[in-house]
Amino acid sequence: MGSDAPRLIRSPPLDTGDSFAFVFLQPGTYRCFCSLHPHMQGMVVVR
Ligand SMILES: [Cu+2]
Repeated sequence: MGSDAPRLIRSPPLDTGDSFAFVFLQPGTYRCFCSLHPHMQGMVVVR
């Protein structure tokens, strides 16, 4: 896998209105999902 290989980033459980910040240093496409509801998925594109 190249620069799009998954990297492990894990936030603490977030409640409504909570936020979590992470600074991406490497360009790439990062998939994310909710570990409580795995059907909740998203993607972060870093250019
Ligand atoms: Cu969820």
